[in-house]
Amino acid sequence: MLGDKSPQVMGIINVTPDSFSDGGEHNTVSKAVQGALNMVNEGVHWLDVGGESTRPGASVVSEQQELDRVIPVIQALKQQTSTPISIDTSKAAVMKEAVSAGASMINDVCALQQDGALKAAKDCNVPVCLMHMQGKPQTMQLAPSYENVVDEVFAFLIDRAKACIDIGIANSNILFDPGFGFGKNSNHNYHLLRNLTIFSSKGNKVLVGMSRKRMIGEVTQRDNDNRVAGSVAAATLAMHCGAHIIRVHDVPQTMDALKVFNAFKYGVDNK
Ligand code: PT1
Repeated sequence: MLGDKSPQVMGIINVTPDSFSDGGEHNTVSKAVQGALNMVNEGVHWLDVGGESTRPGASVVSEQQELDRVIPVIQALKQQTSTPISIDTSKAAVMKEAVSAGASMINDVCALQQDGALKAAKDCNVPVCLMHMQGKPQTMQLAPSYENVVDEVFAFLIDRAKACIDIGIANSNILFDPGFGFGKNSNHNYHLLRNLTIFSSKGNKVLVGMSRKRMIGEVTQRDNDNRVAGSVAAATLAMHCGAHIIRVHDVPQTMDALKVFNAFKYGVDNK
């Protein structure tokens, strides 16, 4: 069936206060839930809920703050939709609480390297996405450097998968993400995209996130709010290069691209 082969779209739900917030979390939480339900209406396959920004230069948040943001959102979404929820976190306690509240995937940009994360993920017994990052969000874009970016990123992911398998996580529950924009310049990013198939060569599903990132802004010369078309183009290329899950801000536009991609790849079913 097409559903088994078709790429899936994951909508980004940032539970981080915007500049208009008064510092309380209530407004932030209700806006996030509303945004997620709009994506569900557009047919999104996954909702990725995160309470800590990891974009270049972002600051860290405490465990309690992250819990206060993401748990109410996951609880509210569980009541209102059956669309599966992924938790975007690197903290063991947040993984555990989020999965207890109903999240069914862990998305960790630190690839389970933080204290207790490997054990927490194993105990949660849900799929985990391992992502590659060179450095830390605060400084990772200062001087990204590789001999061979594809080989180095893949070797890191294989190494982290081995740590997962050693603790008892099945390889079929391990997804790989090359980590676009995480300690990589645009040439590194496009080189990884061009070589994406290597990341599924050990049987892992591949998740990618390029939506509205600098790799889109740099080549289109557009600011953050005007990167939708470039992002959809990158998403479509990722589908063509074998990505299984595409993490995006702009769900309706990416769903259209997915329909065009599926028609291109599998033909149109005229009943
Ligand atoms: C990602 C990702 C993520 N990206 C996964 N999770 C972010 N699995 C958060 C820029 O260059 O790609 N995969 N969670 C957001 N991080 C960034 C990084 C945002 C770089 C923007 C940039 O502009």
